[in-house]
Amino acid sequence: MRIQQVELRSIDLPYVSPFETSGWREMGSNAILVRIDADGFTGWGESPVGPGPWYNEETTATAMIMLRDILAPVLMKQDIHEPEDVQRIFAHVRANRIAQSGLEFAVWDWFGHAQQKSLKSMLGGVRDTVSVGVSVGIQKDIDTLLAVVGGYVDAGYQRIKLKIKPGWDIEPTRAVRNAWPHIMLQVDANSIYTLDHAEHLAQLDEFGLLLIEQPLGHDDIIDHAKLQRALKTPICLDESIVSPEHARWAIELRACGVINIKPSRVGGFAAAKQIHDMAMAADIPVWCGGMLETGIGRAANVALASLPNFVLPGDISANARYFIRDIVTNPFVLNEDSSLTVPNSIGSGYELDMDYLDSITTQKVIVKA
Ligand code: NPG
Repeated sequence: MRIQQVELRSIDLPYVSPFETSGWREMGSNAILVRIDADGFTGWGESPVGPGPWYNEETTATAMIMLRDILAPVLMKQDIHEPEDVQRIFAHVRANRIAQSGLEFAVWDWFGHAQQKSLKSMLGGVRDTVSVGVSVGIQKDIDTLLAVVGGYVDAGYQRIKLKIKPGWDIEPTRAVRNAWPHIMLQVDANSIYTLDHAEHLAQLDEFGLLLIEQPLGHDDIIDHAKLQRALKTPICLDESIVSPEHARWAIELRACGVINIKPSRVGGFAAAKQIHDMAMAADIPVWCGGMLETGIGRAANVALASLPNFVLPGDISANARYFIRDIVTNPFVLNEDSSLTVPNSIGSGYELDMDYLDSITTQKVIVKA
């Protein structure tokens, strides 16, 4: 097929509550949604970018320019025979992977609709449900944190991830561990520490955490390998693993015991699957990260998390944890066992609420072949 038209939308979709990490604070999603049309079928994708380059180098503005001026025009000049072709066509594009992933997802979705297949079956998913947790942002004090975590535990989440930073790490983690001695618990630093903090971070070992996510530099692998030798808790890399090559380097250097796979961070599903397969061969468990995706990106993450080596709970909470109102009419709802059900319907399985999507669209750009 050849894509005839690409539609790009930036959105402003409010969260239920602000989300704060060691490096930034967000009030809502400013993702770019990507729609492709070809041969009477449609595919949707999402590039979960935000206003500033705080997670990686990309922003809503840079992703819009990349998609409009480079990625969509390049892709529309090529015949696409299978979704994996997108990775080959973009092989010479440097970085800008979240922007690339929006188009790549849309192509997978298009093939799902054209070939009447579910995304789960196209990706090789093996699970009917995927186990999930919730990521808890930095709070103003420990009492508030305990109340917020308590709300999620009462809602049925069996795995909690705490955002940490210097001054908000050991004590909040201790407080949550004391309050819920048996809950699956992990922490995420979003690259705020240095190797000088090794002894400080080793204090986290006593809390029986599943993992410590991305303590050091966003592009570091070497220092993480050194830090891993000083910690009992497995390090999980997120920001540092931007491609299958980076995963190979991290595995060879023993820089981590776990890998967080976010398909958007690595440019799409083809790269995500390659990292999944490589980690499985090396006996490294993976889990599916999240970037507060709308219902479009969330459904994609749920399908990916049904692959066999996704053995730890994902940052894929039910839609209601994120948005006052999401852009889909059939949101995921948390099952009693802290899982979400993987759709078997065609494509990713969501129904878009077009009127609401129109009302939260801040910019719409059409690129024609
Ligand atoms: O449940 O989608 C979710 C949020 C999980 O903490 C989460 N995401 O650093 O992993 C992260 C963080 C993130 C949010 C990263 C937005 C990038 C953008």
